[in-house]
Amino acid sequence: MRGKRGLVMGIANNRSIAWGIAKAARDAGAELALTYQGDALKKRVEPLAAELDALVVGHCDVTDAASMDAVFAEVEKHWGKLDFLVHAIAFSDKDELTGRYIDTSEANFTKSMQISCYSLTALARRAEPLMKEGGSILTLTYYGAEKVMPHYNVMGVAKAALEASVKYLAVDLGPSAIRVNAISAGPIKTLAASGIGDFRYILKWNEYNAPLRRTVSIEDVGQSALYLLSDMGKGVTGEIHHVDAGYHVVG
Ligand code: 0WD
Repeated sequence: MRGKRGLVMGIANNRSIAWGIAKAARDAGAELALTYQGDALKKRVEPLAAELDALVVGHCDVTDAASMDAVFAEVEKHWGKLDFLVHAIAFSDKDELTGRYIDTSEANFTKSMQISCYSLTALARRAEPLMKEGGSILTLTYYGAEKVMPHYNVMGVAKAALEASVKYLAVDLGPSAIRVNAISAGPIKTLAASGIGDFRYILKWNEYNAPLRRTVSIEDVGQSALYLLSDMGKGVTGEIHHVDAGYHVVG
């Protein structure tokens, strides 16, 4: 990863999957830029950025086009180019991550789709002109896109649309040597996951049933992300790569 410069979006704290990916990329020699969402997370992200000698390119809320524009303008100002982008962003009202999917409100459906799905496309469009020598875009998805998982509800629908977006973006950006892939991670106890009903049960279920008889860590995801972000994965695009201790072959 030496000589590569990447923007990592979606670090909330040191348990975030994006943090596992950022650390792995930095350890392999990449230079990083991070964003944070709002002042509350600024205080958490700044010391983490310092640990990785990363630039902090500011606040970014993916529901605010101006804040996305500002982040890419900062990246252009500092680096003039971008080699990779990590999108580890999702949101749903946690009151709707329990009970029946059928009860999803229109407002939360729209917001979940905007933040968890459309934002990848909005960010890829801004990254494209900076990825002059090609690049790699990586997002995070979950098995609830493929199979119905208890309580995942609207997030499952948003992740299914996200996975389809990965494929459409891969086709659009392929001629510019920009690759677009997703890691479908097994359940990991993070801030976002704590909003999902019965999450501890889901963790245990995966531990007992996954072929590797364990859950995955943010370090596991980080190592696999390295392959997709670096030239080791340069023949891979439009791929949904499971990093879930094998759960998807039995679940
Ligand atoms: O089990 C898990 N934790 C899995 C997570 C399994 C498989 C996939 N994933 C996905 C998530 O759906 C998400 O896409 O991985 C991605 C990263 O999630 P995470 O690491 O589990 O969660 P977390 O550390 O909470 O980071 C997600 C962050 C937000 O954190 P909070 O908890 O404050 O909502 O997404 C960011 C925010 O930093 N985020 C936004 N960023 C910009 N604009 C926005 C927004 N509007 N909303 C949320």
